[in-house]
Amino acid sequence: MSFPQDFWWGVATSSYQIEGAVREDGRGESIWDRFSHTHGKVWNGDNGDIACDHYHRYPEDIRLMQFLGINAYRFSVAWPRILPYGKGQINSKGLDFYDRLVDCLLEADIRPCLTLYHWDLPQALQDLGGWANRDIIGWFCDYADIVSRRLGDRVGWYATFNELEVIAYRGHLQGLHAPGIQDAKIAYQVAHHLLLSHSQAVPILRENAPHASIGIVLNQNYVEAADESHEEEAILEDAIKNRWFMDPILKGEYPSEAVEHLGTILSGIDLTEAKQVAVPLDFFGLNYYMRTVMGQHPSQKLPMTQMEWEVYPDGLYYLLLRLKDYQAPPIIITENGAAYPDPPPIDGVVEDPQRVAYLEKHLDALHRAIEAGVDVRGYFVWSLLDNFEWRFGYSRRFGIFYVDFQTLQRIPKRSAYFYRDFIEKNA
Ligand code: IFM
Repeated sequence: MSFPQDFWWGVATSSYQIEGAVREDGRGESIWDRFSHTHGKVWNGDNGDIACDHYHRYPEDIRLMQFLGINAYRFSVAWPRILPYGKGQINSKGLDFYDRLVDCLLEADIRPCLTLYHWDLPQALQDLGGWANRDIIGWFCDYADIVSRRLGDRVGWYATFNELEVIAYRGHLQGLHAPGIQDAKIAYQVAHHLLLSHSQAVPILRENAPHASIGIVLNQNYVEAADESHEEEAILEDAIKNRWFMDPILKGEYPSEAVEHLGTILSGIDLTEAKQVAVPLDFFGLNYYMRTVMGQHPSQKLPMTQMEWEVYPDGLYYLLLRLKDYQAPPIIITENGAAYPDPPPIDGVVEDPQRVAYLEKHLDALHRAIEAGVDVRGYFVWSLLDNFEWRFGYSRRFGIFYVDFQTLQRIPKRSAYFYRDFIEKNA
C-alpha cells in the first residue's frame, strides 16, 4: 500500500486514562475523580489515581513511541492540572508538565497533537452546572487561551474536543459517564454548549498559534438498517448519533429529522445558533470503531470485540466517503483500535492476533478510501497503552503495549510489532 507523503502515523491517549498523579503538583479534582470514587460507578471500583503513571513515566512512553517509528502523538491536557478550580488561579506546575512532555516529544521528532478536552472537567465547574451552564463557553475559551499561549510556539495541532456525542449522551443522558446525569433536556443543552465552545475557542487558538492546524475530533458509528423496514430508524439513529454534531460543525445546521423527532426536548435551545458553529477548520478528526445495525436479530452473530462492538472495517470506508461528500476539511483518523481479552505475556510479548487483524483490516479500508479520493492525512491507533477504560476500569485493554497494573511495566503486544512494521513498509 502507498500512503500520501508526510502521512501522520500516530498513537492516541488521554490525560485521565493514563496520567495518574491526581493529587500531585497542585492538580485539582476532576469529574472523573469524583465519579470513579463513587461506589458502583466503575467496574471493580477502579479509578485513575495511578493509571499508567504516565505523569512520571512519560520519557519511557516516548521511547515506546520511538520504537514504533510514529511521527505524531495525540494526547490531552487535564484542565484541572492547569486550573485546579476550572477558572481563576493558574497552576504553573501543571503547565510545566505539558511543557516537558512537548519538549521531549519534539526532541524525539514526534509531533505533539493536543486535545484540549477529553472528558476530565474540573469538579469545581461541575458544581456550577458544568457543560449545562452557558457560562462554560467563556471558561473553556479562557482555558484554551492559557494552554495555547504557553504551548503555541511548539504545538502545531489542536483539537478542541474529543467525542462530543459521548460527553453529551453518555455523561448527561445515560449517566454512564461522569458527571452521571440522566436528563435528555440537559444532554442537548450540553451538546449545544459544547458546539458553541468549540467554535468560540477556534479563533483564540488561531491567534495564539498562528501556524497550527485547528480542528475537532468526533466519534461516528457507521449506521445501517438490517432491512428495508428499519431504514427510517437507521436514518434517525445516524442523525442523532453522528449528524447532531457533524452537521453544525460542517454545515452550520442541526439535522431536521432529529430536530423533529426530539421536539420539546430541545425547547430553550436557540437552534439557529448552529450557524455560528461552522467555523473553518484545518482538519476533521474521526474516531471510528464499529457499525450499528438497526433491526439486527440478536441471533445473527457478528464479529465483536470485548466491548461488544461489531468489527466492520467497511464502515470506516463508507464514513470517509460521506465526509468527502460533506466537503470536510482534510481528515485524520484520530482513533481506531480494539479491546480483546489479552493473554498474559510470554517471553516478553503478548500475542494479540485479533487486534492485529482488526488494525490490518481497518488500515486496508482507510487505504481504499484514500484511493477513492478521500483526503486523509493521518491515522492514530487507540491506544499506546492499556489504560483506564472509563466505566470499565482496567478490564478492557486497548493498548498495543500491555501494562501490568501491579508493576506498571510496559510489554509489547504483537500488534506493536505489526504497527511498527506496517509504518516502516508503508511510510
Ligand atoms: O477509551 C476511549 C477514548 O477515551 C475515547 N474513544 C474511545 C476509546 C475506547 O472506548
